[in-house]
Amino acid sequence: MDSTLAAELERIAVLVAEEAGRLIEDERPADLGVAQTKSSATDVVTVMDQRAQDLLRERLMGLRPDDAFFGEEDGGEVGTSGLTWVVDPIDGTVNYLYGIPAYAVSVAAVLGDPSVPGEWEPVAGAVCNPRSRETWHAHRGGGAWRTQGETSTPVHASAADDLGTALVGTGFGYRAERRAWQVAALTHVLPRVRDIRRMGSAALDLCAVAEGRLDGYYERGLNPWDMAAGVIIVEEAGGVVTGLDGTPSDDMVIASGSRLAAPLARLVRAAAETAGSEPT
Ligand code: LIP
Repeated sequence: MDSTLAAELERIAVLVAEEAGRLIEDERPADLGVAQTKSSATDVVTVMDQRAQDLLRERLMGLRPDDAFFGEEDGGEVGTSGLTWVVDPIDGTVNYLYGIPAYAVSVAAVLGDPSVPGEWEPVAGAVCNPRSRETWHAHRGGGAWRTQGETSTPVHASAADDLGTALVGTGFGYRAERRAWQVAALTHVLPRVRDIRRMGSAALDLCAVAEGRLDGYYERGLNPWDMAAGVIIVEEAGGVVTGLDGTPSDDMVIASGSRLAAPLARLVRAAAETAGSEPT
């Protein structure tokens, strides 16, 4: 893709992610509650998830009317440009609901079909944590950046190459059966790394890898909207994002600095084998 277009897509992603971030902060109702649940009673949606997605759709389709739209909350838009905006209006919804300052608006422009693992690639993206006022962003070939106020700083993934001293992030799903499997896998991982962090937002976990605040991250069960922006930000920060079969998907996402990529993938693969098949 032409670098000028990719840079423009990054600019748009930052613009609308920060607008949606201001919305969810400034207009959070005092009585915020659960508007609906999805895969389980703990998989919640608030009125602000929907309002933020409505804003993102309106702004992105206004700025790029020929692009497609693919958001976490219901509904999408078909496009003709070959580009799709993949958005998570609030990644870390439970943290947002509880007032824990670790949630983000994630916006990515991708080529291909984001509904098919391995059939899409991000070309630009932004992740905005409106509470910390930090926005991580990148486009293919442009490096990865963290912007806070007027200051933009290049970010680089960790140079760590030793699992035993690696700080590794992970997350857990909304279904009890999935969490049981994830605990079994974690039992294999935790004794073999420095420590684990569970922050509750995949997008922020991936940005933490991009900035070296985590040496690595893995999680089963991510959707394209959780990871699309974070993937390009990690890759442009010199990191690697892969999966159990080499492709990041809902089966597994594994992210780290380049020197830890192979040992972490081996560890996560062994953990998955130890955990066995997941109860349905
Ligand atoms: C969240 C992910 C997180 C995962 C949570 C949840 P949501 O996404 O970002 O990594 O561990 O269970 O899926 O649901 O807040 O958009």
